[in-house]
Amino acid sequence: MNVPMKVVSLSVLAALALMGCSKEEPPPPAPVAPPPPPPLVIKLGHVSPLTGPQSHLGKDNENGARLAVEDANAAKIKFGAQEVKFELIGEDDQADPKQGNLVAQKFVDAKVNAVIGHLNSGTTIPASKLYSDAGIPQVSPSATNPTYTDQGFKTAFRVMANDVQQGKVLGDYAVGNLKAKTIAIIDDKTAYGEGLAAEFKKAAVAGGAKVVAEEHTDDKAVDFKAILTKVKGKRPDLIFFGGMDPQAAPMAKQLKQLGIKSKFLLGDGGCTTDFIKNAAEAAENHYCSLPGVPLEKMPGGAKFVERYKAKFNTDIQLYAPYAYDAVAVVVEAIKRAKSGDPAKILAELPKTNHKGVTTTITFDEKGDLKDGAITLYQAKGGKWEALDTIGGAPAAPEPAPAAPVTPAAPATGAAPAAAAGTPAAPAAAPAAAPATPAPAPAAPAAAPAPAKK
Ligand code: ABU
Repeated sequence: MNVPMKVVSLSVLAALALMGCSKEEPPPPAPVAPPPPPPLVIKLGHVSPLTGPQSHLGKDNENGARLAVEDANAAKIKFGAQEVKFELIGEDDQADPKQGNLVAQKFVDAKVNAVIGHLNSGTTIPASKLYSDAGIPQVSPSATNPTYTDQGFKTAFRVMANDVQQGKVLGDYAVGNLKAKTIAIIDDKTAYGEGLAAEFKKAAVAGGAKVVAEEHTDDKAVDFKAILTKVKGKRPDLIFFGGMDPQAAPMAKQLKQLGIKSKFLLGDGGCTTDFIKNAAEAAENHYCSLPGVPLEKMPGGAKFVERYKAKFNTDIQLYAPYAYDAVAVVVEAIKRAKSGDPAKILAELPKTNHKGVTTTITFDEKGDLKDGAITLYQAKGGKWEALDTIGGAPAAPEPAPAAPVTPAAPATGAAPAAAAGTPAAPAAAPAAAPATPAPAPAAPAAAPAPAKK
C-alpha cells in the first residue's frame, strides 16, 4: 500500500505544481485593428440619348462623365477611415422628354446622390421638376435653354453659357460680322432649337435685320427640301438653324443641292465633329457657335483631348469636357460636404469655385455658369476653325515687366536665382494659352481673336 500512496502523493504534488504554474497571467492578446468600414458608395446618375439620332452626342457626354468618375475613384477619397467609391449609372433618355422623365423617376427611386444630365434642354427641363421635388442635385453639362435655371429650383445647375447669351452672340454676329440684312430662321421645335431661334431672332432684329422666312421641322426629319425651296424663294442673306447635327448636316447638303447660296449659321447643336463628317464638302464655309472657349484654349483642354482619344479611341464630339466638369463639381461638393447626402451636396454646390477642364466654374444665384464664353467657328478644310470668342472670365492681367535686376555677386557661391533679370513667367491665363493643332474637329485650330468682352 505504501508504494501506491507515494505515487498518489507525488502525482498530487505534480498536479498542484502545474496548477500553480497555470495561475500565471496569460500574455495579453495583440491588439487587432477594427476592420475598416465598408466603402461609402455614391451613385451618380448620368443620362443622355444613347440610342437614336443623337446617340453619338449622348455617348460623348457619358464618356466625359466616366473619365471623371474614374479620376475621382483613383484619387481614393476618404471620409475618416471610410473610403468613398463613386458609381456612374448611365441611362438613355433617347432625347425624348417622356423617356427623360421615366429615367428621372428611376434615379429618384434608386436614391442617386446626384444627377449629371440631361444632354437636351427638352429632357432636362421637365426632369428638373422631379429632381427638385426629390431634393437631388442636377448638373447639366449641355442643356442651354434658359428655362432650366429660370424655374427657381435649388437643385438645378449647368456648366456652360445659356441660350440667352448664345442667341445674342449669334444674332449680333449675323448682322454685325456676316452683314446679313435678310434672314430665314428654321428650328426643330424642341425646347433648345425653338428657344435658341427666338433669342437669335431678337438680337438679329434689334440689329436691324429683316426676318423673311420662319420655318419649323422636327428632331427626326432628314428631308428639308420643301422647307428650303420655300426659303430659297425669299433669297435670304443668311439662314439660321436652331437644332442638332442629325438635321443640320443633311440640311447643309440639301442647301448645296438646291443651289442656295445663303450663309448658313448654326448653334452648338450643329457645331460638332459629325456635322463636318456628314455634311462633308457641303459643310465648307458654314458657321456655328459653341458655348465656351475653343478646346485647345481650355485650361485642361489639350490633356483632356489626349486622354479621351487614348481611352475611347474616338474624337470628342462636343460636350465631353463639360460632362467631365459637371461630375467634377459634384465630386468637389461631396468632398467639401464630407458626405454623399444630397442635401449636404446642395448646400455646397453654390459655393463651387472649381478649376475645371473647360474653365473655372462658379455659379450665379440661379445655378448658371458665371462668365460663360461663346465662341464662333467657321468650317474650313474639314474642320471647325475658331473665329472669335465673346465673353468669358476676365483675362488675367498682363504681368508687369520685371524690373531690370543687376545680379548681385552671390556671396555664398550659390547659383543666382533663376528669375533674376528674366521676365516673369506669364500668369496661367487659359484664354491666352498658345493654340495647338486641333486633334479633333470640335477643337479648331488657331483662333485669331483673343477672348474679349
Ligand atoms: N445646347 C444644345 C444641345 C442641348 C440642348 O438641348 O440644350
